[in-house]
Amino acid sequence: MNENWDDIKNQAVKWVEEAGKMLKESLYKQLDIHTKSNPNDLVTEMDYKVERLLKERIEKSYPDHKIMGEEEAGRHIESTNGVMWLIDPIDGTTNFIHQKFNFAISLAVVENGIGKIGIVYNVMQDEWFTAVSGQGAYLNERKLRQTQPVTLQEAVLGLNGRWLAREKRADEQSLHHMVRRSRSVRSYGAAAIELAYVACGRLDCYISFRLSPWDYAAGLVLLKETGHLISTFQNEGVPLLKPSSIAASRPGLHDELLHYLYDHKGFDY
Ligand code: 2AM
Ligand code: CA
Repeated sequence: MNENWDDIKNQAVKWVEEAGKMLKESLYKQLDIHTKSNPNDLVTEMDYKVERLLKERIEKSYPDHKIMGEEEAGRHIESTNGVMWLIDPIDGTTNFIHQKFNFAISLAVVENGIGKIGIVYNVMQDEWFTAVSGQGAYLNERKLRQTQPVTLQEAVLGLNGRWLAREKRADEQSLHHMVRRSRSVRSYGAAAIELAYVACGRLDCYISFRLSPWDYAAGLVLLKETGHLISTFQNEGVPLLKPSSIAASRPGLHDELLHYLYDHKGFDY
């Protein structure tokens, strides 16, 4: 296959822009809100509308491509062969409902499991984080710099505060040590935005115990293009067909984070 990823990215940006307008217009109307896996896992009719709009546009232009979306599309997909689009129609749905800012549309294109295009559109800030594999990553028109190593003591960590309250997948003491050793912690409530913030240097890492491929697929392309390290807590590549833990960071920080997140029982602190 010989796709022109740059052209596809430019076209995809137009579709996301259209979807973003729809979201802005919906903000002050009555929203139909439901819960999914738990009472804090929310979805609105706008999540479905945005996913359907993007799916329709993609299908019309690329009938051979696979599409996986958070809400409906691609439940049957079992392999990453060929070209696959991953859609998170609203990343940060809780922010969308409660705060009306800090939510994003995240769209990625991968070919045979390798990220080719990443787009994270922070709708209310009107910030476009985009990357095409091999061509660097951008925040609006500005090309993002390659990242440099950093130590935990100098690092601002991106982390959902909920994980500090109670976490059966990790030793919470270990998380507390990690946070205390760091310079500070930030939490924005939208994984795709937080991964984009790592890519552009606003955060030094982003950690989550459980995300789905549509939450991080676009972020992965941005992060790879800026020289960041990305893995599961077990230091494996993050999967594109099932949920996973994720640690994305500047070099110099990654191994230490993984010690606290996974390997901490053997860590001398
Ligand atoms: P979402 O808004 O698309 O659901 C919140 O810290 C971040 O975690 C958001 O990016 C949110 O994505 C993501 N997330 C993934 N799985 C979640 C779940 N089951 N419940 C709440 N947030 C989830
Ligand atoms: Ca979502």
